[in-house]
Amino acid sequence: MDVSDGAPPPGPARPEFWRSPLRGPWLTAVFGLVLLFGVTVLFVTGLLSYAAYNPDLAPVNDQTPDKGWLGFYLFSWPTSPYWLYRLTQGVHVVLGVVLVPVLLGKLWSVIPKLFAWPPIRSLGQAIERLSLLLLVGGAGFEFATGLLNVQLHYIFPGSFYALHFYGAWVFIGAFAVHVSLRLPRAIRAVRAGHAAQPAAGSEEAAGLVSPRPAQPTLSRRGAVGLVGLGSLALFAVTAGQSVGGRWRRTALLAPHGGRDPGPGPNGFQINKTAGSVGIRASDIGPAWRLTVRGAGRQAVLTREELLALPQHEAALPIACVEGWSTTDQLWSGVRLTDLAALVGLGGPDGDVPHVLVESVQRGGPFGSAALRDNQVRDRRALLAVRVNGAVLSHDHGYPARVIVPGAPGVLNTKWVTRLTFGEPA
Ligand SMILES: Nc1nc2c(c(=O)[nH]1)N[C@H]1C(S)=C(S)[C@@H](COP(=O)(O)O)O[C@H]1N2
Ligand SMILES: [Mo]
Repeated sequence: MDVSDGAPPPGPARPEFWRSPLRGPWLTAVFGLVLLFGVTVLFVTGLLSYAAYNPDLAPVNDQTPDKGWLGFYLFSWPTSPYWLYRLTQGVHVVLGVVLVPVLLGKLWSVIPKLFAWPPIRSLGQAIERLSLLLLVGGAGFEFATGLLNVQLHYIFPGSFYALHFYGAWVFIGAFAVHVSLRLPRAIRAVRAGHAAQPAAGSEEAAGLVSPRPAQPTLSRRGAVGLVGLGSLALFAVTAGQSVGGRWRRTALLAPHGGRDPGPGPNGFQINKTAGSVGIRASDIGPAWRLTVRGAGRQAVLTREELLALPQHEAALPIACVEGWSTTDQLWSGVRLTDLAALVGLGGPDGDVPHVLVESVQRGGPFGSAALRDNQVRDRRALLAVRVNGAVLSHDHGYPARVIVPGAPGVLNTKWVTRLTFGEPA
């Protein structure tokens, strides 16, 4: 085979190999602009999700060692509005799922460029292709790790955070470069309209237009409509898990769709059951104690002593990183500030420090979590012993579990046995 004259070898490297009449700047630009909006929202809600974990209260919460300056934006996650994480993470996960057909459509629309001949024409073009590798690879990686985590229920315990977080920064860097290079052309293409197909090989065709187009079986607008229908269908079978309540039944694609939490006051979504994380009856039976530590003091309470403390109510949802959430449940239990007061912390105008919450659970990444001072101070932050008027079920964290307004579900530790105020590490 002689390629010395620069002619591409037979196959996909030849422009005439690609025959769809749909491919062209308009189609690519429409998908691209949807992704520009969507990926921006995904990135922002993703960063928020990370901030919501209190990752600087290392090492219990932070699963991302050496995040270094990538954590520059971290701030203290507020407790109001109490549905904040339910909203940001619901948007993050539902949008991530809904954008999959758009991403596939976009990749399909530019696939001839993957085989562009010669593969490397100049240094500038080589750098651009490398950035595209990061762009496409980064997108694939972020969507794949996100979907796997949501669908297969934390298949990367711990390391998911690190993978998805670093991946996001690589991806968004390549994305920013790509947008700055292509946005003007994309806007021109959309302005020109769906019917304006530039001549194959022309500058404006950008290597996307087939020089030998087949007969169309679908219009370009029809192709966009089809992808839109795909997104809509995905929305219809996932959004219900973020809305919760009776809408949950519509979430056919939700990971726990088949698992029925049963009826009654405890009949709402369960993440990990007591059995699945090895909680033994003896750990949460009559021998169970709550130890409260801080300021060099310690108090040990039986369940009866905990129930004898002032009980307060708060209507709060559980909102998981996986994108599902419950509607508001009515929790009741002891305020975290009242527990801090047991060891002499807080009081009318004293400072309440952060707290390390530990469960009876052995091993696994979710058996403990640190809460920030603003979360401890919130009057709705409880060590709950009851929900919707009934004693907590074993699967919802009996005998006591944390519930904090606005926070990710993973900070709402179940089967709590120890609270250490002021020492997160
Ligand atoms: N000890 C312990 N607490 C835990 C977990 C866990 O695995 N172990 N899972 C957390 C996560 S990720 C979520 S979303 C909530 C779910 O609470 P629920 O099962 O009562 O709905 O519990 C949190 N508390
Ligand atoms: Mo969760």
